[in-house]
Amino acid sequence: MHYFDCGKIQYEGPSSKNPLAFKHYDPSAVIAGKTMKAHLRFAAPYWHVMRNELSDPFGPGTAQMPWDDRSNAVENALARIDVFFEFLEKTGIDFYCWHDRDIAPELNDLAASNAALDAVVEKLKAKQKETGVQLLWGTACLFQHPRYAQGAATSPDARVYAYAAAQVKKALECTHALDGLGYTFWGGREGYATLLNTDMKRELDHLAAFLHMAVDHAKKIGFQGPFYIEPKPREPSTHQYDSDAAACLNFLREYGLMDHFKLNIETNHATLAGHTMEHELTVSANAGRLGSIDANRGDTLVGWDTDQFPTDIYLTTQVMLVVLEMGGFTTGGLNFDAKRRRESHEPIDLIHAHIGGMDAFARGLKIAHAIREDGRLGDFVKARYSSFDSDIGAQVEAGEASFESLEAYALQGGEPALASGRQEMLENLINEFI
Ligand code: XLS
Ligand code: NI
Ligand code: NI
Repeated sequence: MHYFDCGKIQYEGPSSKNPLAFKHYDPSAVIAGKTMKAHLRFAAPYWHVMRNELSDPFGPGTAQMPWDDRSNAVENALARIDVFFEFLEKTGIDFYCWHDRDIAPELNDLAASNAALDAVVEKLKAKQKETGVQLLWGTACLFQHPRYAQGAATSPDARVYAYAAAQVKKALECTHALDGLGYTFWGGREGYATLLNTDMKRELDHLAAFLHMAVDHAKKIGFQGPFYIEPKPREPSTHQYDSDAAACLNFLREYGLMDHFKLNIETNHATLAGHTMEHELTVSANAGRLGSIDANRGDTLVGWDTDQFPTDIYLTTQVMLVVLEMGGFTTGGLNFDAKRRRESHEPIDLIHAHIGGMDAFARGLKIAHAIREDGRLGDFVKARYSSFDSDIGAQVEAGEASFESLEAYALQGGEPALASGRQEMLENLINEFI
């Protein structure tokens, strides 16, 4: 049975008018010594592709899923896998990500849910082997079930905390069984709505203990990681503990977890935090902790996580500038944590959506590479800081300056003549390439 009304999507080049073709993503084309495929490492999220029914707070799902009987049966979960792999094969996406509860149903008790997961993982393993598809990361869904309404690893209830730990233990083991390259923690309910009922310090201590136990368990089973933390400032909680990249890095440092974690940065979470995506990526990369990307975009008119497909070439260019600057992904990749609009309810819309994201990132890659090759942008930034290359500036950077030596310098140097930041000129320069 085939559900996507198309063949394998081919690269046809920029002049093609075929909506079911890549205009820019040419997987085998080499840029800066690496194929586009190797640079971009596209991944598809099981939750959006297979499980998102496209409901909104005002109405039920619209997505046509003729393969899905909407039951909680393991057979239904197994049947979805074939459809997902048809989707991966047709789009040419080589990686995927899941939550435990997307791939397998949550049943009456933990043991039954674990058994369902085992059955699904066995089939995923066979499919991976058959196709060469890899698991970019796994994660446990600790936000949907009502037991997690007040948090999972930050729940005030130790019984809920234990349940969450058991779920992560199993999800980690399943990730490892599938040779997953990473494991993600997105703290969906790790936050609070009011401090009137919240002991924030105690909750954060519990969260850190939880993550340390995850590190220990990974060691025990031989999972090499990395672990990712995915920052998001709000939604569903009013105040999320992992609010942005800087807050996550601070938390990891404070609790001695830095060596085991990298960050998974999502575009729409960055903008909800009041940052740009390139800000969040740069903060992470500066700390040597940029691991992976959830590639989507928000809507400037809407204040929640709209998870739209990334189609903005400026955005993908900025993302790829940071990725190229850090020397590319290692274990991470570009996971389209994005869903179709409720109006785009046909299976083929999934293909259109991913083609758009892949082409936008292919262009971003080409443009970012051209900007780097051209060198004017990099040279400008280097020149802007050149007063720190010698003399008093070099002494500052070498830790050899003091307030006395700087005062002596300022007294004899007179009023500094500041050079222009040339923002508009640089914006024009970027537009030369877009
Ligand atoms: C939700 C998050 C979620 C994580 C995985 O906003 O983006 O989908 O990526 O739990
Ligand atoms: Ni995400
Ligand atoms: Ni998100």
